[in-house]
Amino acid sequence: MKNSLIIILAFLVGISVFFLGKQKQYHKMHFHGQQIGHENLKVVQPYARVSSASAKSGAIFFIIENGTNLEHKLIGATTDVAKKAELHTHSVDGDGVMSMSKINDGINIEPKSRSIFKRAGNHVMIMGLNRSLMNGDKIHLELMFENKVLKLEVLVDNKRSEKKHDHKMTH
Ligand SMILES: [Cu+2]
Repeated sequence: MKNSLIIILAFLVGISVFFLGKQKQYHKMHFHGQQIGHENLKVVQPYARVSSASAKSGAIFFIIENGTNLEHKLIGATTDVAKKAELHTHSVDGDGVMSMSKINDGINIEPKSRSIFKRAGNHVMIMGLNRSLMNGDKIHLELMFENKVLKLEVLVDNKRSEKKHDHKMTH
């Protein structure tokens, strides 16, 4: 009697170990987007652009990496150098004309994925600049997520985009 109980118990433990292993595999196979190697929500490679020193607005670009197992939603931004900071995106209409529009309902970043804010795509628009911004200037930016605020320092880097352009044009 005692022996058969032990056998049954061992069998049950074996079964659950087997299924736990399967479940882990299943989760691994069903990650969306690119897998991130850390377990935080973070912002990398930020930079800002202004069209000239007298510009009244500018744009900020970066990559949000969501290494957590939760979805995070970016809902807004604030900065020390402008009256307003808005989430913007670009869209192309039927005639191929690109225009910029404000995102009002936030941007979802899925678990274990990254979201790239780039030129001609999503960006943070800073409007009503309270001083002129030059290459190398530092901007304080706060990105507001539903459950979290991330503070970052952003360098004005107008050359970064030019470089990209140059690269395309090299022979
Ligand atoms: Cu914009």
